[in-house]
Amino acid sequence: MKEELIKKAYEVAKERYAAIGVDTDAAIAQLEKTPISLHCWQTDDVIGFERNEALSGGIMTTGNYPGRARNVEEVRKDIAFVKTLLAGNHRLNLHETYGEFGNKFVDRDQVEVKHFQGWIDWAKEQNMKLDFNSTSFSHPKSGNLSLANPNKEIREFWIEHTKRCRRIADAMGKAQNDPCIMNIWVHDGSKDLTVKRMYYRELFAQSLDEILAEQLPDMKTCLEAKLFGIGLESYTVGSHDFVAGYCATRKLMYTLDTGHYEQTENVSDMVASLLLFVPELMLHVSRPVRWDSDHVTIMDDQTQNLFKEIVRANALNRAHIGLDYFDASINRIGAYIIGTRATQKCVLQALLEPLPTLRKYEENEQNFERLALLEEAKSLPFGAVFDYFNLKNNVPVGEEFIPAIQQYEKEELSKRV
Ligand code: RNT
Ligand code: ZN
Repeated sequence: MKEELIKKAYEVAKERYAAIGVDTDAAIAQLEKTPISLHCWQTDDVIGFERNEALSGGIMTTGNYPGRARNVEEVRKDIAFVKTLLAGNHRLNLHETYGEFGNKFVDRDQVEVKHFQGWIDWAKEQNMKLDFNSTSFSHPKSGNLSLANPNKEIREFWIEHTKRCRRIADAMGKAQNDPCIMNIWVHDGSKDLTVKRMYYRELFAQSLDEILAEQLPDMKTCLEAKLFGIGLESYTVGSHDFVAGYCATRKLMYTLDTGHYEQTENVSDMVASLLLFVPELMLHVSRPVRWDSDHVTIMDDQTQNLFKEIVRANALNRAHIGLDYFDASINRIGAYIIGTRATQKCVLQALLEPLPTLRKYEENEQNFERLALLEEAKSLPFGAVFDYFNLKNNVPVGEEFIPAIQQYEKEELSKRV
């Protein structure tokens, strides 16, 4: 019965969209082949398996909802379950601190591919591709400065770490026959005023140049910009201007995290500037509330505009989509599904935009018509298309995923005490 209704609603929606020149089947097909990189760190509040300590280094989770994943088996179990509730085939994004280190302590400058062989094998079984991140936070040598540290020994420790991470990413890419994307984000900055702004940035650029000198064909590196970190409010070495300049001159992928800008800033507008000068974008889709709070992604204006700008720039093939939030105050699996589905909704909305007509209006200076169609497009039966996309892919439609997650909570998460 419900299935029939969803199909019927889709047929109507399809006709409505066709009338304004939009092919809903094509939009669905495109959405199906648009992977989202699921950030492993939502399962366990960014703790990882290295030292089982709370997060430090400019970022923070809040909340203590029960059910956090405590080991690699639980992270895998959670991700495998998450997959069953999502249409499309998604990737998994790991941090270095999620390696399998056995009973040994493996410091960051000692990490090797073998510590991720289990992940590589598991991902293959799951038909998931991996992405990767070096990890310079939550470590005694993190302090306020890592790759930009004036102390040569500390700086070299982090350079070595990041070089090793790139080689691990390369091995992942080789194994999956598709480049593994490795993000570099360092928290480097200063709580209070500094009079050496340029000096730290010079060091950071030198460290990055040394790290990136090694050619690794099966991975791609990206660099994440940031506004500020907690406890590092006055200065960020890897600011937007630094990262934009660095990525543009080195032809490197820029990581755009939607939480990393001033709260009133129009983040989506950056797409059509950055893509003129950097080869690709890595997106960390997140939701800032008053600060870079990493709330669960929802279908808000900011996220909708972001994907509209990417589709308008014809750049879905130059933008890699990943999530980056960590909410420890609600069911963590629920947080994945809400955020991933919201992201998919925003991509779909963008794909359903009547772009040729809007552009024709603009060329003809028919500005009333352009604004009218932009407004009308908002209330077209988009939900019917999204429902059908989920039905077609045999995953829960609409709010049906709520009981599935409640069940998982009862059977699995509630037992983690
Ligand atoms: C921090 C950055 C970074 C991290 C993850 C854990 O502000 O957004 O991407 O969230 O690497
Ligand atoms: Zn991020």
